[in-house]
Amino acid sequence: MSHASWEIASQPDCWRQAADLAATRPTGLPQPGERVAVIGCGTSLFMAQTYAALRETAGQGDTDAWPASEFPTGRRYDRVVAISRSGTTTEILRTMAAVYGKTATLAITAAPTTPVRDHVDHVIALDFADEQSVVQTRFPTSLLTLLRAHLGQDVSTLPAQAERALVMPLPGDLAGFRQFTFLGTGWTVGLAHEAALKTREAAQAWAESYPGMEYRHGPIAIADVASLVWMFGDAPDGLVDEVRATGAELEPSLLDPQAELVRAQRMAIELATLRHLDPDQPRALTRSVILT
Ligand code: F1P
Repeated sequence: MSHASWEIASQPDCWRQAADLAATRPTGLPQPGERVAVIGCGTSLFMAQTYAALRETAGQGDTDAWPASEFPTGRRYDRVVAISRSGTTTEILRTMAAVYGKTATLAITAAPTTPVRDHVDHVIALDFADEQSVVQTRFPTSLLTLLRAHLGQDVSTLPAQAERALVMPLPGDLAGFRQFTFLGTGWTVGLAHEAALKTREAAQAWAESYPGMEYRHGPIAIADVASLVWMFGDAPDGLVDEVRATGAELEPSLLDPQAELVRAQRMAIELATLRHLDPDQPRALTRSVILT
């Protein structure tokens, strides 16, 4: 069994721990009304995007998500939050070093003793969700559980939903798909991007992701009978029929979109297995990107 499979299966327990952590009201998280930037790379960026949409929708204040490498240092924020499992990603360290002391800063990481701690006011440790696999699964979803709880959402049913996601069937005939597209709206756009990244990283498969309404504006042209189109959350009006008309298989959201991501993680690992790939060691990837 791969580390990734084991880590995916441990998510119900990790999400319970994340909810418990949220109940302790850890210091450093954004306060209502603050203007906030959240930065990350790869998976961590997609969680930043997901959280930003959730926070704005909750009416808690302007929230921007930036790739750490593209952070606009000239903009004023009340707080900058870095998401980094490893706490060692170069772009994260450079950006946090640039803003440290000028605004409130927080790092959320699985590795609280790593260099990121030298560039922030507060560190929130999700060490219980750290991972052996290069491919991230339980760290981002545990982080999201923490952040959703902090925004006031009831996360108590999420672990049970993750348990269902671990046993529910995956889309049929995986070997027959040549191309995968993940769609979302609002906060689920980041989840769709993360599902596509998992599919690329673990299985080296052709995977794309878009906001649902954008999919009509060109990308749908690649859909055919060998495509799987997976909707995170509710589909925009008419889109299901338009996708089916291409011959593609449409996978609807059956669970809370965060739990739906667990199903997509499982699919990525199963695809990797079908392709005789090691999902723990994706080609050309390492646990974090450290530039010299
Ligand atoms: C993020 C990252 C991802 C990549 C891979 C390994 O690192 O490099 O960009 O997709 O999953 O981790 P981190 O800053 O969250 O440690």
